[in-house]
Amino acid sequence: MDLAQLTSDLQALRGRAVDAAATAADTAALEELDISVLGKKGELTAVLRGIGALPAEDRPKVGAIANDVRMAVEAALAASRTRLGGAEMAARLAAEAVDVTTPGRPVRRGSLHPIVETAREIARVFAQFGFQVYEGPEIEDDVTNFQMLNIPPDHPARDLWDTLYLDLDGRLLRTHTSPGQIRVMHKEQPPIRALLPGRCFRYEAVDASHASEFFQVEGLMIDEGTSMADLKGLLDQFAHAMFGEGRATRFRPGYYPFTEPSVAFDILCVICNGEKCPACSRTGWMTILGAGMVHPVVLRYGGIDPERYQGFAFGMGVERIANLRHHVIDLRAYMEDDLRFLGGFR
Ligand code: 2NM
Repeated sequence: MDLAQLTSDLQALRGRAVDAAATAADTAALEELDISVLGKKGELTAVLRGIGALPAEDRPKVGAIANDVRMAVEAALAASRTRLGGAEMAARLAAEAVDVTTPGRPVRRGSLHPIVETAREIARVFAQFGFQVYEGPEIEDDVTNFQMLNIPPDHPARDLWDTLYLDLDGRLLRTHTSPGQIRVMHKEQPPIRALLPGRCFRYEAVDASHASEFFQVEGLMIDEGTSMADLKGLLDQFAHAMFGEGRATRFRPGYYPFTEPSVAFDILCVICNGEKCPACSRTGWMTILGAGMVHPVVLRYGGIDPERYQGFAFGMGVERIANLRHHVIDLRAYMEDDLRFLGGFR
């Protein structure tokens, strides 16, 4: 191996390597080229192994050429790395691109059950008149659910066919929230303004207008000089808040053992506005709640002196109020967890 041969081998290697760097398809090919030419076991090293056979004065010349070749190859590799690396980055960015303007997937939001929503709306209206929410137990005793409410032992409501009794000691599922009002009377001194929402239970054959469980909201106001006029004024405000300012109302005589006198409170039919349609049984009116002046006997059972205090009470079925507000016909829809129904209120 002489100087001329080594020099031409080195120049040939340089030419091949620089060409290969310029035409490499990707950065992986560049790395392979780097190792196969400049690496410890690469071609440049192999050529330089012949240097030992040269006369001492020729060795620095070959060394200088080899250095030139190395620098030229490194420069060619660096230039190609920049070019190919940029193209590869651009391709990756294009492939992984996220379109931030794509609309998101809709998330189904939960909502209050229409009965809960209606009960809260009722409480919100009465809260404006100073009524506080109380709750009584769902399991009651015969005395509080019936006797203290002036419901005599032979009253039809006490029949096994109307009330769900739990055992023979007289424990039962409350048939109304009124026993809770007795508990409020025992706990508080007049003036009293109490609102009792809650689930009630009756032994019913279930159909479109009867359920064995239903929600009731009852109100109770006791003070000195409380009258039917106060009751009518309050209920008018309530009806207007729930069914619109202009909605006409009326009292009709009614009967409850725990109130005297007792009334039914009607609003003009929300479907036909008094034109008499099937929804109001062609009367033009719809009953939305029952009410009356608390019977003196009931006040006395509640520990309140009827000579000094008078009170009124009212009670309504929340399902019925919700039906009239949302024009739902079949009560059973409230018990079937069908989101097509329950989601339709918002
Ligand atoms: C109603 C209708 C009329 C009522 C009476 C009482 C109590 F405890 F004060 F006597 N609580 N609720 C009442 C009166 C309930 O529901 C239709």
